[in-house]
Amino acid sequence: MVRWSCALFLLTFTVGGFADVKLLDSFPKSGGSLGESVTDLRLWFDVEPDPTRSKIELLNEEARIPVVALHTMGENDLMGFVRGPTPPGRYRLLWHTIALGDDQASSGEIYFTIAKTAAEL
Ligand SMILES: [Cu+2]
Repeated sequence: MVRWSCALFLLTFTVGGFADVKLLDSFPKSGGSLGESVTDLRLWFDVEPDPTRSKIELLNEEARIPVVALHTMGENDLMGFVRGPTPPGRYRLLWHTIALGDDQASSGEIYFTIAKTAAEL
């Protein structure tokens, strides 16, 4: 019974948090289409994210492409480098972050497309 109320309390606390980090902009843009492969990703938020407690995942269909060396460029942003080829296709980017000095985790996802380049047609 005690364990159950703790779980409930935790759940309420997590859902009822007010420190949601909001994504303001991104590269690639959400819903956007690029004409070339991607070597770096950037996300801009309404507050300063903590890169050490953040994660960016990149998926091309079911294939996971490593995103490494997460850091901030000092513009309330997260930047990471794509370690792998990004062939034409549909991509899904999942982000998880925590604002600096906070404990409230936020996450979201964006979708973008990489189109075939003239050389590949
Ligand atoms: Cu950078």
